[in-house]
Amino acid sequence: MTIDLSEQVRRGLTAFPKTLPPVLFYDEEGSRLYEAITDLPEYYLTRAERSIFVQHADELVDLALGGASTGRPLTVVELGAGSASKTELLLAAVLRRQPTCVYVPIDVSRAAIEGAARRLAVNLPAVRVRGIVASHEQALPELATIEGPALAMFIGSSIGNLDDQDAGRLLRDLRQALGARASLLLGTDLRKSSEVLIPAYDDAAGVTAAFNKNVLARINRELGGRFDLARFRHLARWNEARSRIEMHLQSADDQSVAIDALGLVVHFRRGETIHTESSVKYDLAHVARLLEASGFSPPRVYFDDGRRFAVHLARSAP
Ligand code: AVJ
Repeated sequence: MTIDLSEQVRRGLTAFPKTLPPVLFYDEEGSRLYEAITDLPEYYLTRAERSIFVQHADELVDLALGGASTGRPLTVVELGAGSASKTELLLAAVLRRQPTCVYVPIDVSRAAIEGAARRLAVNLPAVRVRGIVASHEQALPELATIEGPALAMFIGSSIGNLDDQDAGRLLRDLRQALGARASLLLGTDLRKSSEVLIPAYDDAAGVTAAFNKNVLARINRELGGRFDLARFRHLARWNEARSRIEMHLQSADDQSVAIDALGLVVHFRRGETIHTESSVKYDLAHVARLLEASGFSPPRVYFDDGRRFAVHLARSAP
């Protein structure tokens, strides 16, 4: 299970234009670099979302429990859990309503889930962690066994990696897997000036550049790739028509790169790019449309003080 690196790399680098899916960023080194990004002064997303949880965690949990208590405890599921440090704020609020809580983090990185479980064992020992090391698609069928109300968390604007069609499909599948008593807590970054967005994805310290290039380093490490990282440049672009930041790796010159384990040689023209990530920036109508199309009721929406980020709490539509 988890991800088929060889297949994804072969497919992406033989496509035109070239792409690599963002899920490939998150090996151990990439997960570490992403955590470093969340501390950068330019990367406001994590701090903005955290401030929403600090202010509204209790109300969010009450809404997820549905006011009229069924007496059954809430289970918390998280897609792309990562280090789950913001989730701790939510789980602490759950434990103010019930004595224990089952937490189901889903992540392609086993190390990330183990790290989260270790920290929760210390900080919130009443939480029972039942992690699933898998992609979202692989994990969803396992969620059907959850009893009682469930709160699914898809935070950090991770949904922005998906185009609307894939995002709608994932939300619909999630709604289906969790059934009628489910709530969804969805974090989305909001549209704003490209003068704020570009530095958030091209920071002065170069951490995001290292994060982006790590996907090439990973191919070198795991697939016998011969990428010279110095011959690729990190690019962050604002795509206004699709309301998204795009990250690319741009070849500095004409070059051919062998990937030994794939028996593949990839040719690059000078200036050609590998599209490595899209990060969609939303307005509220856009999110409402996605939620409605996938079977959720109109959400309650919470903002940080700067209105840079939004957290939406939606219930399964009847
Ligand atoms: C984890 C997908 C939400 O798109 O902002 C951070 C990843 N990429 N800097 C994002 C990321 C470059 C992040 N997400």
